[in-house]
Amino acid sequence: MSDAYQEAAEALRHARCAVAVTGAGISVESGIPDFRGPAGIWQKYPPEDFATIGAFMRDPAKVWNLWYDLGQDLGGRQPNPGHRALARLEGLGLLKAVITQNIDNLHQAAGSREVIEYHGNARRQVCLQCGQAGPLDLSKRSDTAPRCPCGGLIKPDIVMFGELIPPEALERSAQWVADCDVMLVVGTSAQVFPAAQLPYTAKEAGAVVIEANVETTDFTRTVTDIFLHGPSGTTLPRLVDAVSG
Ligand code: CNA
Repeated sequence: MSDAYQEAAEALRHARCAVAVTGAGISVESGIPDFRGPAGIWQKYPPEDFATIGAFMRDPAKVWNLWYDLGQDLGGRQPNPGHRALARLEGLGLLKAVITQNIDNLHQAAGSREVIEYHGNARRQVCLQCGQAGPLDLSKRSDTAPRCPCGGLIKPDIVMFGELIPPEALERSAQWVADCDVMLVVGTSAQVFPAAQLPYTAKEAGAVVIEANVETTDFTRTVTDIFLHGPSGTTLPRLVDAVSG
């Protein structure tokens, strides 16, 4: 076992409060491409034309095409060993919460219980006029943008660029970040704010930052103390072995 795993295991064992921040990378091994990679959705749908709330208000039917394609990416996916490793760490009492930018529900499916969805969830929809929320099935494609009985536009409950982070997610994650002395940062590119701020805030407050990614990021160059290099479906189970061994 290399030193990085021993060090990370040691940090987790001695942590008063460890939390994880996850991004699209943890779900890549479940078959869901991240947005920025070569198979990512930004290749077909440039974010400035499809991922802002302004773009949605200008042409909702056009943006629903992206949601339906995303629904195909997300449909039928199962948690992978990376998701399960985080659930296991929570079960062992070594991880208090997962703050995820993902919208795919896979942490919950893996058994994680304290999951904060920073960018919403693709299984829910919300009416922009009356606020009514409900389940969403993205497999039922339509040519027109769905409307609520109140006449308002319906949107998947996914945070778009230009929208606020849901206040409850913001508050709960701020609390966990303030409380944590170890932060595990998994599969996120450090590009999307304010989520990308969380490791910086934790570090400023004295937390040890453990990062797991297939490549280095801005976090690696600034706040990361321990870097676990490789796919999280391999590195996180290895970390669990190190911590429980
Ligand atoms: P991103 O910007 O696409 O970055 C992904 C990161 O994951 C990169 O740093 C990669 O190097 C890394 N990575 C890729 N594969 C692996 C792997 N196997 N193991 C570990 N790391 C890996 O994604 P972010 O999450 O940083 O960006 C935030 C956006 C992307 C959020 O708004 C998400 O909603 C959105 N997103 C979510 C999903 C999902 O729910 N599964 C999928 C795609 C995008």
